[in-house]
Amino acid sequence: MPGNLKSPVAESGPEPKVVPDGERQSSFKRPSVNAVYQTLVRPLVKSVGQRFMRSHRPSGISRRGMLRGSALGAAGLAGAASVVAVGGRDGASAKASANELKLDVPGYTDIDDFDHSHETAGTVGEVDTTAFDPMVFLESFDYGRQSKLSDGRTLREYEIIAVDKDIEIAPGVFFPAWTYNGQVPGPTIRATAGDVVRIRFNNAGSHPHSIHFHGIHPTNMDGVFEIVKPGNEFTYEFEAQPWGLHLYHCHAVPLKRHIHKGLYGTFIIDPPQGRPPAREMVMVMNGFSTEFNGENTFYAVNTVAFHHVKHPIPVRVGELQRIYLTNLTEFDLINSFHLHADMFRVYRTGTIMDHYELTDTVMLCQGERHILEFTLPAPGMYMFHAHQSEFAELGWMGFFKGVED
Ligand SMILES: [Cu+2]
Repeated sequence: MPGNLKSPVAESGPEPKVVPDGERQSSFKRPSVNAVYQTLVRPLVKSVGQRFMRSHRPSGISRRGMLRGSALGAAGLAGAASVVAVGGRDGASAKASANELKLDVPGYTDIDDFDHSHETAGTVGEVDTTAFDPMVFLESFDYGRQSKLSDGRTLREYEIIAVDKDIEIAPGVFFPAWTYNGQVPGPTIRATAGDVVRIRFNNAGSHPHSIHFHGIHPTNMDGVFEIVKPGNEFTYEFEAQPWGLHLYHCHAVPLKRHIHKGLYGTFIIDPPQGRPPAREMVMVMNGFSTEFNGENTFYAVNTVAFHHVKHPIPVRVGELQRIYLTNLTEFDLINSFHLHADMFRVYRTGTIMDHYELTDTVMLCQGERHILEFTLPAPGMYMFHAHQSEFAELGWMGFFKGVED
């Protein structure tokens, strides 16, 4: 059901307990912060958070703040299967909640005393992966239909159709997307430098669209001047140059709307000599504003929030891993990738191979993309996430699970 994030929650939490005066005066002992939090604040914030969702949003507190503030009671934000943005509670909303209910806890004068839930971020439930499986997408490359041209070059032909489609971005949370081939991100198009790429683009969506490729090509194949109206089609054809990591996206205006709605994908051009053998993955950093107010409520790599927290990516210890990392996040100026307990090599735009930077954190503007390479030294769980903590707590995090053969 689209838009069910906005559905209010019917269930209400328990009423806050009040400590009787008598008890307070006799042998008062300051309870632990955690005990107070668990018995008083947790149910209270749940109850108030839900009440706020039903009635109003306090001034100065954003939807994102509310999501985090009410995460404790999250079970029901989106109905049966719901969003739980646990762990990043918003101090402002917690404070407002407590003040409204006139919280009276002996030994505490400020709600900030409890404002640390220390829980792990995540969602409740599972998305339906029959429609789009991030684990499959991660290692899917579309090499097109191949044939030889008379001049000896390889021709790769692709069909891309723009369609409107509701996609599941977190369990039970659907986003009314505009897609290439019914998925967000669109297929990862892959060719070798010097190949001829021919993409027949059909617009079966409700708005005018195009495909703008990054890289080198004739200007009349740039996807800027040839906007394709619904029901029409256009064929892009150019030689794949230069080798490196590129991307594609719709270039109809307003651009930020067409990109945010989901019209983007990765475009890999391999060097003719290839790259060293490696296990390869595609990660598209993206975000979704479920309120369409220019503020993302969910972040992810490859669309589904927290997916690789629940489904860690298996990695063989000692095997070279190569990530094609692109940033198509709209509304936020930058995004980033951070790996725990190891370091990776960064090849900027993938257009060089003879030098790299060794780091554990890399920052990308929208449209930037880098190739990352690393090898896990030992078994274990290696976290990766945006190093904007807020993005991580709203979905952009995951794990590599290092395993021995
Ligand atoms: Cu478009």
